Amino acid sequence: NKGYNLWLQYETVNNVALKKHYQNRIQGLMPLGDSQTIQYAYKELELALSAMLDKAFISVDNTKNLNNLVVFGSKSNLTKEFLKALPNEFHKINDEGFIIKAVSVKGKNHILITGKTDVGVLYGVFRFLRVIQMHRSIENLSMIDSPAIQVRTLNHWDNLDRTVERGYAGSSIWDWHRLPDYIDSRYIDYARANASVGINGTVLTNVNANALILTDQYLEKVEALSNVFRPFGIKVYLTARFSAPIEIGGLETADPYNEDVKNWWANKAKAIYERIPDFGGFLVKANSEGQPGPQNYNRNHVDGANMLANALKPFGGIVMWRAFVYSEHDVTDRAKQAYSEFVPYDGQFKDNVLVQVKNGAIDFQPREPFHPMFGAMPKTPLMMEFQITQEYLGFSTHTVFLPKLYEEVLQSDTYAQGKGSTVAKVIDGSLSDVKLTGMAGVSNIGSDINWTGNVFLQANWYGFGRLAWNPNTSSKTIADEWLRLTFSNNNNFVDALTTMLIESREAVVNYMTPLGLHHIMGTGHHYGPGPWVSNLSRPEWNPVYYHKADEHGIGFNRTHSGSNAVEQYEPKVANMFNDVNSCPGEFLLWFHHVPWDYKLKNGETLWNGIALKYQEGVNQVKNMISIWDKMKPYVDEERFNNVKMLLSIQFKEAKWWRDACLLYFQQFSKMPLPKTVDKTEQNLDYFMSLEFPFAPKD
Ligand code: BDP
Repeated sequence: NKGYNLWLQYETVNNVALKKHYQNRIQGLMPLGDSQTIQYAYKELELALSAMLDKAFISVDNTKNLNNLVVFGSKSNLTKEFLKALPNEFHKINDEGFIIKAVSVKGKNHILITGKTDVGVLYGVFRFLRVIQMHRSIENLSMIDSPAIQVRTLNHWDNLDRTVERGYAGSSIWDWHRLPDYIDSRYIDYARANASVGINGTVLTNVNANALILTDQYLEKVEALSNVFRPFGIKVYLTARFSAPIEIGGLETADPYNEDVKNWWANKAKAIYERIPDFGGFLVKANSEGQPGPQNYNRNHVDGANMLANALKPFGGIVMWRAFVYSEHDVTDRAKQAYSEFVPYDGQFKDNVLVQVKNGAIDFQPREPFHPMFGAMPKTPLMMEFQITQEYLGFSTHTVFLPKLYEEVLQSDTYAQGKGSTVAKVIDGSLSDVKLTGMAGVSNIGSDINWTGNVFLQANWYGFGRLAWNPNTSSKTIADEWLRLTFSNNNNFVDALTTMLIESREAVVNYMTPLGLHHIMGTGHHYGPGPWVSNLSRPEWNPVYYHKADEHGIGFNRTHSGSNAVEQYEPKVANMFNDVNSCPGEFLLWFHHVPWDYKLKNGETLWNGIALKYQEGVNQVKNMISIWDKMKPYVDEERFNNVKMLLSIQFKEAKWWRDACLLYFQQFSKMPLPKTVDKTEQNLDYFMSLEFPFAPKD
């Protein structure tokens, strides 16, 4: 199944001359070292090269008189001659980096793939294969690269019963029941895919955690998975439920100051490391949305995080402590709460703690301004949390290319140290010389045959990995690469679809939440529009809280005259957002409550502007459909139909969004729709009556 093979398709090279070039330059494989990692590197080369070049390869253990070998192994396994060919290169890479170089040894030409570790070599092998997958020349190869970020993890919101919170691609791929004895070959393919883009960690369990994962019964299963992943450079992490000492430890408290509690965690860490010597550490959601945490005992986030950090420290583990907190008691502006709660703790966390911050201050919306915590805690390692699964972006039915969204956030300027202080520089540690760095992506992977439900959404997993490796990679580069690796190198195909993917990101904003609107999805499941919802127990769970539409206008006033959330940004950024004239149009209603007849920069009234954006979103999806239809010659039937059917659902739902939102907001604006906006035959009551009791949620 081609969908299953992701971006590792390894299609035969059809261009005869190019194939000849590759065949000539690659006569055989010479692995150096015999670790499992090197064995997997060998297997990957053999699988990929024999498929792409249509030829079998000899495997040798020395260069003899042979020419044109692919020699791969870590520095410590290189012979003197090969080492001599790399006089300066090793200084330029870190432990996970690689060097790919055309070298001449004893008068013979070879391609050398090396690094300081075997995992670095494996990354180099995947990068080398990518060159061929993309039909580029392998003459005079010289590539040196290292990841800019250390911890590059997927976060699986997977429960032990195999449901996936906010998962839209089947059930969890972790078959807890049959582990540890049954090793599904899918685990290996998962690891290959991750290693191919440099993802080096996986948090197996949901942030809404179940303490059972920390019992021996489950740790044995976790150990089995860690053994599968280790050769691929992937560390396993678990979510730690803060109340675990009570739930599975028989203690009466989980107070981080209590000696028994501290000991319980220290012993638990020891027990884990006995099984899994390279265990990564814990991810913790504490005192957020009902999860237990240190505040239950009148302690704070620092107390909680540092207690766990102390337990893991002797073994080299880390704590990823999430900053996704908002309280039901302070309802003035949810967007301000994480910053208010965390920024005062800057500099107080132990050095093996990363504070994991979502990209925006609310919650994975189609578009949010960057989280004000980025740049505001220079003495604390901040880790980025992106959501790959599309909780608020149409689930796996909507084709949305997320690297464009990620890029937008990473390239936002915090001005924390003056102009050019991008979020990317906060995350990679370069802005304030932070040592520990990380990026997490909430996975969109499930048991569906093609992993992500919609073939196109594989690009979001791929793109997340590429940005975690190098947060300055452009989304266009990612789209181009992914399309070539996954489907075809045909330029007509790649050009048309690169444009389509890039535009898909704006399309979803237009038909869901244009001009800075946010969180107006149906509640609970977040499926479809629900701007009218106002009956949920906590005010900040209701869409009306976020759009504040009334007869005077629409939008959340976060300026100095409103909640003053703007103040959490550096003055330069705060002023830009605060002034309605300088606030970027895409964030207008995020920061301002604006009258319906307010004149937008394009001369339209706000009401018309909103309506036209909804229509534009629908038009964009229509355009995506017509582009895709033309791509039939380049794509196998199964994947073609997968995308085609999903695009037509997306089109239907884009219209649903437009119609429901415009009818609802029109009650307040009392203004007619512009002529170019299509009218619906339904009325608002119809849209409000729709219910989806079984929409996926968890
Ligand atoms: C929200 C989700 C919820 C998660 C929560 C989190 O609705 O399912 O548990 O975020 O990130 O987006 O903790």
